[in-house]
Amino acid sequence: MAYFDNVGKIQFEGKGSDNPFAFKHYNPQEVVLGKTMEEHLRFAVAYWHTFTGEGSDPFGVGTAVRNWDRYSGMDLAKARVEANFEFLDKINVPYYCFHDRDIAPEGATLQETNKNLDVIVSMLKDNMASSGKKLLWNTANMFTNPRFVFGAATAVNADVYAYAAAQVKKGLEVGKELGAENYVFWGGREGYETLLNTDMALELDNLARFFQMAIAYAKEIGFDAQFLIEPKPKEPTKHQYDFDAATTIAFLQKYGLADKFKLNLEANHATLAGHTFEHEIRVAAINGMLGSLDANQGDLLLGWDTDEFPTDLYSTTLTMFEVIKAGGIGRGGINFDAKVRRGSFEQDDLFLAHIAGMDTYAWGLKAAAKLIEERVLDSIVEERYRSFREGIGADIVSGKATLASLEQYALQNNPIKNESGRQERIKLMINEIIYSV
Ligand code: XUL
Ligand code: CO
Repeated sequence: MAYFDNVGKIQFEGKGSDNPFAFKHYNPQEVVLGKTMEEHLRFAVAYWHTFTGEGSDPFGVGTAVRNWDRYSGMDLAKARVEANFEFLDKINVPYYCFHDRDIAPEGATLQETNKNLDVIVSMLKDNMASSGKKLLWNTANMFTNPRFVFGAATAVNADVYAYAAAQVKKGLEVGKELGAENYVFWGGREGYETLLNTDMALELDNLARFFQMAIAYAKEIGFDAQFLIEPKPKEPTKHQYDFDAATTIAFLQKYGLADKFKLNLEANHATLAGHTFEHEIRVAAINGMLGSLDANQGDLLLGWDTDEFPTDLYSTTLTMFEVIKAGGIGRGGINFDAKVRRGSFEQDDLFLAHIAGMDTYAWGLKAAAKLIEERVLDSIVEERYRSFREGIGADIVSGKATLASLEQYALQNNPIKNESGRQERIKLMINEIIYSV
């Protein structure tokens, strides 16, 4: 059964093309800094936004018109699997990602739910074998069902905690079965609404225990995926424990988990935390914890997670600059955790939105490569910190300096001279590079 009959395989046609169903920048086999674009970007489609989401918002029901709408229950779940592989093939994306509940409906009991999952997982496995498409990561949805009203691994109720553990155990088995490269933990409702009824210390200790159990079980079954935590500061809870990269890293360090996890960073989560995406990537990278990216963008005029497709060239350029400087995305990838707008309800919009995101990232990659090849920012930064390479600065960096030796230096070093950071000039240089590639 074909769900996207009217769309063929999306090809690279280059900058001159006026075909909306073609790539103008994403040329998978084009080599940039020694690697193909496909290898740099490792794109993934988010199953939940593309196949499960229906375009509802708090004020209205779904608007999406989909060829699989006529099905329900397990038939709908199976139709979505077929649609997923047809879409991955036509859009030329190598990976996909899902939550357990995106791919199969919950049953009346955990046993029934797992049975539904097994049916779909075996169908996914067959389709992966015949198509060569791969699973970037899977995760557990421990936030939609009402049982998770007070969280999952930070729940106030041990029965809920046990249920969540069972769900993650199954998720790890599914990840192993499908050869997932990563396993993601996003703390859906791991946070709190008010401290007045919350034992923060116990909740965080329990969360760490939960992660320890997951690590132990993955080891036991020989599932060697990279474990990722996805920070988000708020929504759905008022305060999410994995607030941002720095908070999550501090949590992992406190509980001795820092060498077991990396981070799955999301652009819109960064902006909700009051950071840029590149800030979050830099914080992860300098701590050796850059794992994977959820590519999207927020709306700076709105205070919630709008999950728009990334179309901001400035942001994708700086994102890819950080990724390349960090040595690449490794086993991670660039997952479009993005949904078409409620008003973009036609099926064609799924293609047009992914093309927009992929072209924007490919363009950003080319611009970032040029920034790196021409050492634009490197030479500015090197020059700016040159005082730390000689004299008193070299003493500070080598650890030779003391407060007394610095005082002696400061007493005779008058006046101090600073130099301009030239921020505006640098931004114009980046604009010029973006428009030249
Ligand atoms: C929610 C979000 C999730 C995670 C996976 O904001 O980003 O979809 O990416 O659970
Ligand atoms: Co995400």
